[in-house]
Amino acid sequence: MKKHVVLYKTLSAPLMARLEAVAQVTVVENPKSQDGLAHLRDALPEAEGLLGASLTLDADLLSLAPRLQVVSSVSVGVDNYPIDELTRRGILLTNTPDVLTETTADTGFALIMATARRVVELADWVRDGQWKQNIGPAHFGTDVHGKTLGIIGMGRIGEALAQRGHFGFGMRVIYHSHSQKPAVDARFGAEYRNLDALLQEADFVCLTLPLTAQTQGLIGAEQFARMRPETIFINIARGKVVDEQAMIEALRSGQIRAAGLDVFTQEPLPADSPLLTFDNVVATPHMGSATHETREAMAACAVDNLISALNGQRPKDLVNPETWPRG
Ligand code: 8YV
Repeated sequence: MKKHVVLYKTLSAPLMARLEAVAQVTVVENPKSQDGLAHLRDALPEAEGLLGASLTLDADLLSLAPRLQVVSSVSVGVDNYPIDELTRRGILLTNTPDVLTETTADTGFALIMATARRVVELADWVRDGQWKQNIGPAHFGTDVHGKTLGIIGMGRIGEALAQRGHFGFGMRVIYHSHSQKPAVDARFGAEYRNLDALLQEADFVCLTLPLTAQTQGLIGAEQFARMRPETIFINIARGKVVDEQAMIEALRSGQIRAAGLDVFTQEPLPADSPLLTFDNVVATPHMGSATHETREAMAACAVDNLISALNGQRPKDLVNPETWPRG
């Protein structure tokens, strides 16, 4: 008897075929819309497996899914899942931690380059027909090579960012994380710093840590005040790690030079956000892992995790191992 799976993220035809070979699949379109959410709520009572991303799976939705055995997230971040509640109910949660590392680190460096060299601002200036003569200091950016790259959160993505900075741009790498990582120090000539020291020393402050109860609001007014007017702030982690109003004030007062942001407290970022009024802010639409290759690899990983779990095998990327073996 095929298990019942509810998808709230579309899959490519090959992946859909793989899943439909072993499961009865219901596809819910646009789960954040009123109709999509109503469809999801109607489908949950029969669901034994869920696959999707970017949706907060709250206790209310979970209460509608008494048969649920596994939630397979197409993401590395799992802050939008009630992990303790899933574990209490013996529901496996899986994610896609490895396949997106390099692509997301590339996005981080794209924001470093775009903010330091004012790429978006100056490209728009050219497009607007403003380029009438050789540019001067008013349009100069700042160097990236040889500067100090400060990474907050030295996990897979943090390490990939350090690799790019050290080997690609000759940057000095400093980092703050749960603990010092001797392998990182050795590989990148990196140095561990406490948070305050990193904020004062880094030319680029980059967030690559997960959103947890401990990291929510980690970067607020006090932390921005420790940065220098030359500092560029990069966030490819989660918007809620930052006090967004404090960041707006830091930009408004010139406390920091610029910001490159791929994640926000509210997503999509409202068109009237004050962040979009600053020429020295590069804002991108949570595109960290958003390449054709990587999103397909993430979805394939999520399908593998889901099928393993439904077949009674331990999934490769189990977020809550306390649920294994299943009771
Ligand atoms: C995903 C992300 O694009 O993996 C994550 O945690 O934030 C992004 O890579 C997003 O979750 C949608 O899948």
